[in-house]
Amino acid sequence: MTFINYAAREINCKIVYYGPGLCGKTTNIQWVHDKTRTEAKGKLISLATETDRTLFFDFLPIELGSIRGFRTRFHLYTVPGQVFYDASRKLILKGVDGVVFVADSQEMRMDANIDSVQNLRENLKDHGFDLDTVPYALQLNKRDLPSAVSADEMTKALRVKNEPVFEAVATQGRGVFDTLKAIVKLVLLDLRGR
Ligand SMILES: Nc1nc2c(ncn2[C@@H]2O[C@H](COP(=O)(O)OP(=O)(O)OP(=O)(O)O)[C@@H](O)[C@H]2O)c(=O)[nH]1
Ligand SMILES: [Mg+2]
Repeated sequence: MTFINYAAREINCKIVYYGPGLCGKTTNIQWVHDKTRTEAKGKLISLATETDRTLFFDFLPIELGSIRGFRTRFHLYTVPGQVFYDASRKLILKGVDGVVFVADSQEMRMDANIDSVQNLRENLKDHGFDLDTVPYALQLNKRDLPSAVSADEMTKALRVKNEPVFEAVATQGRGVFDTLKAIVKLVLLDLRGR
């Protein structure tokens, strides 16, 4: 639910990073936080367990310049990937403008990736959104690991429409900003079309 404040000439959009446990969602937005200049970012808020698993969400507001005189602000959220936090995942999708699906490239996580896309579809539906129409990007993360499934195979198994696909190594920042730029572009296009 994009929030356009005409008086303040501001556009606020919500982007959610979704995906199975430990796929690298938090690492993505940590990288964005680390590489964004101070004036353009707010505080990174993380609610994590003792072992650094996301407990409820991570939140990072960033500013990405202006469009026709409107300042654009993107609120990046991650969901907790662990299966039993489904209620939180659902809640965090409320009012979403765009979704980045972060897939874990390791062979042993392919089933978890597939389950998580299905879970995303269901949770979006509960908010009245359709995965087939929501602005969406697919990131194949952990490309550095030896057990990584080929990008082609992953794309075949996980792609839901003609969404852009990015290979990434979030720990090294590879693919992180390409993914973010793509989802921002899709969200803004969607906004224009409304
Ligand atoms: N080798 C490798 N490790 C990665 C990569 N991205 C993230 N990791 C590691 O994977 C682990 C989990 O990363 P997180 O970003 O916490 O994963 P998450 O998706 O937020 O996990 P939950 O919050 O539990 O859902 C951490 O140890 C990261 O350093 C990557 O591209 N390559
Ligand atoms: Mg996390």
